[in-house]
Amino acid sequence: MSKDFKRILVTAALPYANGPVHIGHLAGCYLPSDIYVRYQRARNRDIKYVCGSDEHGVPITIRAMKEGVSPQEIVDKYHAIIKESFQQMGISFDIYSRTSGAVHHQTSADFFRKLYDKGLFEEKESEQYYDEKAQVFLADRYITGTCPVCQNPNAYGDQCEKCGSTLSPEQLIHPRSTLSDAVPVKKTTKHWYFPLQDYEPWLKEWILENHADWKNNVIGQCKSWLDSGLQSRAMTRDSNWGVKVPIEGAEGKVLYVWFDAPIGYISATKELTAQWADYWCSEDTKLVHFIGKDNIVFHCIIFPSMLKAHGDFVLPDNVPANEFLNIEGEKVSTSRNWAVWVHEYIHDFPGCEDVLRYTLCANAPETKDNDFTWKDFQDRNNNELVAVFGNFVNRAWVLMHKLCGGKVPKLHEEMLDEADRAMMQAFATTRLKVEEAIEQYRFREALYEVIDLARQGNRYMQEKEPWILAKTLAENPGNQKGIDNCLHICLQLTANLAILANPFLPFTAKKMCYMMKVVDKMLDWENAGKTKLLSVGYSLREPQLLFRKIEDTEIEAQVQKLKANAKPGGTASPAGTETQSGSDTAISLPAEAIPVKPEIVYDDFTKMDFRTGIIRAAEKVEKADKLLKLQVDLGFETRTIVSGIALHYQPEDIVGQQVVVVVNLAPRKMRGIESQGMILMAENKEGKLFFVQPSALIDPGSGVS
Ligand code: B3M
Ligand code: ZN
Repeated sequence: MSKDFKRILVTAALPYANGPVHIGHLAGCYLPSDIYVRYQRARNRDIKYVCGSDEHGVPITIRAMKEGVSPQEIVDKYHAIIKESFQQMGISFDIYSRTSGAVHHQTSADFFRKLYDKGLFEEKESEQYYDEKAQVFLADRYITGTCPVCQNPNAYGDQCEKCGSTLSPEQLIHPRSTLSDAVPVKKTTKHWYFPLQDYEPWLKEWILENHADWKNNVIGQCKSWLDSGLQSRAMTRDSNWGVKVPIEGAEGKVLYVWFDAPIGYISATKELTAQWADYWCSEDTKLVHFIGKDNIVFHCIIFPSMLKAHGDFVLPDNVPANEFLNIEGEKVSTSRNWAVWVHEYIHDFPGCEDVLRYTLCANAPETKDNDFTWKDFQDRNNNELVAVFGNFVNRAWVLMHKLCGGKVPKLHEEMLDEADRAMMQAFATTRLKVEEAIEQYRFREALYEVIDLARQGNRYMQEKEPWILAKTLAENPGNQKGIDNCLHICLQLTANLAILANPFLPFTAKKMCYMMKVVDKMLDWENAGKTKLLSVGYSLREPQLLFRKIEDTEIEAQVQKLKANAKPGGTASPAGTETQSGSDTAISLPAEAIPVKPEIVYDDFTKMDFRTGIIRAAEKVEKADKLLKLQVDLGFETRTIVSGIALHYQPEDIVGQQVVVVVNLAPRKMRGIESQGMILMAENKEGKLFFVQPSALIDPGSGVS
């Protein structure tokens, strides 16, 4: 798989400029990408690191409307806050741009135009919900009403957060607009669709065969999208905020935010360097997209298909997506204010940027969702950074000043023993382990190795006990050699730790360089593993405090603050509706832990009549992209059932499927069709629906209880 690349281009997802960033964002993609980039820079690789604010899309216009200001004012405000937070946390972008800029508008309009000129879009008219009061078309998310499944009065047009059902706006009872409370009406509108299905065979080969090395969570999501079949997707929207659709007859229309946002990576590179094309238009660029899991489909399926269609640009070599970070056991929810905001952290813990970087990396949601707790933050700081890393460096420094006159002591080769050699050997072994892990995007593991080296340093010092040797120095002057050797090795180890920790803890590495009186150049990766970094006789500064202890009171205060500021709001957001950003994704992933519904008694249960059935025919319901009309054979009769599974199954694929049906549910009209029952479906983590079935084929009409 490993190919020789001449240069690397790293992108981190563009955060929506409709709110500040929280630690879930950092853990999701900014911190891992920064670690990767700092490491590659230390290797002197030709690398560029681009990002910027995503300033278009529905969440921003909605926010502006609600606050009674212009979208521009919203994005100006948050762009500045976000940019500053990143900079303060040491996220070292080469450029942090924004998609409202002129270069981006031009670049994305040109991109669209090229696909348009190639005749790659389908032009389609459709009916969409429109809010006549607010005069805007409504995304599904902005329509609420009563859930047909659980009667929750505040279900959304795409999903009910109470029972987790995937919905379409037409299924809501008493739908209304969240903007004006008006009853939404249908209105015809024209849009340009990109036929993703045309790229399916290519995507299958490109991802599943050529990039089988991508992370499991990424491949898993790609597979489930590819398995359920891709469909044309509208790449334009009715709005006046965004990149104007650059063709005639498209007044009042802008590019879909997920069309223009990833092109922002190209625009940002253009703004960064006149050599931008070297990075984007050359096969020997390694393009890596760091993102959170809610962005996988856009970066692995939609954007690559766009790039492929365009033809001039390189495709990603990898898309290392992280899962989500929960906080104190609950999903991050910006609307409930259940979040730890980065700018607030920086304010509350000045000088502790590396502590947050450390905790978020040590506990990164690399393979599954993970939990951030303030207690764990404190423990990691006090037990690892302070007690292991900081303690080792501090002891080495204090002893060197006390026992070696503040200078790097000599190494007496003739006296080296097994423990000394093993300790020095560990520098190089650790370097290799860290290197390999970072190259494979396994940052937790890499960081663990760094701390483990410091731990080995502590053990080594403990075993050598130079302070004991010092006690009997008068009687045994030969002890000085033992002291020298131990401290010489500990100092060289400190230099190695600075290099190895630098990608993760850049502020700390800088302080260490100051103590060692060396320039940043010493942090070059090629120096890692060397045992002669600090020259004998070189005088070193007084120790600096690398990490301070974090007290219980500080932690309690944070937990209190989190709880006090959280707005009540029923259940936590299901993953996916909260994009760890705000969303115009039109993709709903179910909650990992769907709240259990209120208790019912046995009689309630026995009122329901479940039967097995077999789907005999299936067809799409016109103008309802989520609905299929099914003929289900129940043995005693065949019924018409309308089911919201069209995004998951092709009609022809499900004929013959065995299903379980609720047969005594009052019939309901959907799109003018009377649905005479409901089919039971199970929904997995990715939001994919599966039929609930008996474990063997049995007669239709059989009872289920
Ligand atoms: N603005 C943020 C998100 O969904 C979205 C990313 C764009 S990346 C091109 O997390
Ligand atoms: Zn519901």
